[in-house]
Amino acid sequence: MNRIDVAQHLPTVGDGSPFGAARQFHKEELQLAFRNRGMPLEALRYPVTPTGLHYLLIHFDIPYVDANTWQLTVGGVVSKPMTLTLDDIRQRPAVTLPVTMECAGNGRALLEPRPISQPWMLEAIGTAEWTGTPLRGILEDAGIDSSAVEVLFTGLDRGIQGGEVQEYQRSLHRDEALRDEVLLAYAMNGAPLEPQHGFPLRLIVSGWYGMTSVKWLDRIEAIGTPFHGYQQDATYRSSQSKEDPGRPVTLMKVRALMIPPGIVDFLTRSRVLEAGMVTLRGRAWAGRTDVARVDIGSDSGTTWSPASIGTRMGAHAWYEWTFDWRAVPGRQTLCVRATDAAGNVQPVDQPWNYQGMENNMVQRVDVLVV
Ligand SMILES: Nc1nc2c(c(=O)[nH]1)N[C@H]1C(S)=C(S)[C@@H](COP(=O)(O)O)O[C@H]1N2
Ligand SMILES: [Mo]
Repeated sequence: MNRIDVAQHLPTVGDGSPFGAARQFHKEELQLAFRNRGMPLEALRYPVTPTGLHYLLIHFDIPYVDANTWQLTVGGVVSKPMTLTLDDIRQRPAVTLPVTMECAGNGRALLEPRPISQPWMLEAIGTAEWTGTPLRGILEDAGIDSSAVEVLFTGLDRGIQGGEVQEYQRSLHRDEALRDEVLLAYAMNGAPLEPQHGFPLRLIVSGWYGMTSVKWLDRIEAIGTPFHGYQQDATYRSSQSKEDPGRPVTLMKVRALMIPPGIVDFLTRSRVLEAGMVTLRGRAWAGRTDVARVDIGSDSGTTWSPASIGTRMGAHAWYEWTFDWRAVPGRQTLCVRATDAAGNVQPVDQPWNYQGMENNMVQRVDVLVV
């Protein structure tokens, strides 16, 4: 079973168009949202996101893995193919890295029209301390051939997407795969990976959007020609139409998020706070460049004032930022906007793209000051 006539055998969502009507969400989107939880934005308070608050994105089903029989194979164009048990991997040199990871679809549900997929608002984000062994050492021990142009990672999960039966697979260019910080991780925040985060072993590629960090690894292959699988060529692209191949989504764009201040109204999630000085705080990150500045705007983006940028836990983790704000009575919209070291600024209005990828529009938080 490699192809399925989707139109004939599987149900459609809504009227079958790839976009959701302006405000109405479909139950299929709700179903995805329950499976793929987001990080509640108040958890931006923690430099390392507690595991149970880190976001999740799982395309298919979480595979059940028995660690006693699980093995990783390393092959393809290598001189010494290897089969490794979890113990073999744990005995290799270990590194712990705090890494900020964001789903490439973060912000998708804020687009109009809205591509029907996992309907993220802004919460597809988290930072964890990942422990594992550098991939580079394994590729070198396997004798990666000079003819290898990419390294292909295959997970144990299978499913159907875009009418195609598939394993979850993504590749990385050879130079990216050999970077020092790329890990094969078996622990998250000091504990073995939980099933939903890729137990027993996953890839962690810092700086890139999350789709690159393949979970539930089954095999790693050095390949002599570029990989053209579904998760590489058909999705995770910034394009303008179904026909437009666009360009692949790679490193995370610059973004800042704020902890919504004050107290929350249960149903609308709007905020209420008292007049006076309020310290706004949040986190900011950018793929592989630095965050150069974070600004707060209090009236939908015409005037901006700089926030102070604090510390981060390492070169692959988000920065903390704070801003002392004088809250005066009335309704306001607070905006936060980050700029990276290359001068890229978050857009106030989101440029639209067909799959709803790499959106980094400024966050707006409606508050009522009393
Ligand atoms: N095997 C496999 N790996 C995967 C996925 C998946 O569905 N299957 N989802 C990817 C996507 S799109 C993201 S954003 C991250 C999310 O990792 P997390 O759930 O641990 O936060 O895992 C990536 N790795
Ligand atoms: Mo993702």
